[in-house]
Amino acid sequence: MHLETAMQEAAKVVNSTLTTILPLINGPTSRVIEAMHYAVMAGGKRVRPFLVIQSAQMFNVSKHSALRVAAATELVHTYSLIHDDLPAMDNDDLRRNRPTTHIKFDEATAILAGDALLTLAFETLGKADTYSDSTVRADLIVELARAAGIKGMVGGQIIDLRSEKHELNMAEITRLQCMKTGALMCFSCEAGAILGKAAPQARHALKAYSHDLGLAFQIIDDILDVNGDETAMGKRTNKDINAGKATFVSLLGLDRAYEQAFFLADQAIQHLDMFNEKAHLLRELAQFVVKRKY
Ligand code: GRG
Repeated sequence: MHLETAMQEAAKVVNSTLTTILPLINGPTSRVIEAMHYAVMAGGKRVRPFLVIQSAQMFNVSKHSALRVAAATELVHTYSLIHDDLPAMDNDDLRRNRPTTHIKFDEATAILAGDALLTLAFETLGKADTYSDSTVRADLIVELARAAGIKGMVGGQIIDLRSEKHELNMAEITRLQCMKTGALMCFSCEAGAILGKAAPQARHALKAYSHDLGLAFQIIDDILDVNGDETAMGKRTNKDINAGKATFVSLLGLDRAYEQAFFLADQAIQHLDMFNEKAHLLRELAQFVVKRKY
């Protein structure tokens, strides 16, 4: 199967799973629940769930387990987008081609919707319906908490916010992006290995793949911020320049940034050598990530 079809099919089943996990919109909390649905069901590439599904199929994990973990990664990703868009952070009004959650609703509702999505992700991982073996569930919870927390997304976000006042060098930007964008991608790949009780060598290979993939993804994100099309991307561009932030593009220039992203994608693919044909969509994904226009 080709990558595009596989990603579309994965997005459909992930969306169905998300619908079963999200609370129904009713009762006194319905405004926040509505905001949760609004943000989650707004489209998006569903790259992180795709990574979970693809890594899990390599170890013959049940589709049901893989989909619930895939949905959990999208819940955390969407929470991070809602909070990232808030006036106190990136202050964005457009996301996935729609008004951001705090614009559509209000700031308090957006903050609470983000909080509720984050906590719902952990509730999902903790339930026996996701996976029968509680040690596997605990491993998933610990690894997702690490990816989302101070050594991952939250840590990357605060370093990023502070970088508006203090210009970062290449090593510092690489570190921040590995935390902010890379950590959840690493979790998404590792999740399949955790669910499949894979050998350490396989888990390590997937981590190495996702490390390079995440960085390549972020470099392209920086490039698209400069030369991307707002409608295709569904979000505002030129944010980094306007905020005076150092990025891979400001440090390397466009051509070298592209070169570096392609180098990382090739390197990511090489980490998959031990997986033969089963990893072919992960290989294609690495190529998609650097060729994408959105
Ligand atoms: C406020 C406690 C607290 C934490 C903040 C906001 C945050 C944690 C972390 C920021 C994480 C973040 C927004 C990273 C940017 C990653 C990125 C490149 C997002 C865009 O991902 P795509 O292109 O988006 O996969 P779609 O819409 O396709 O899902």
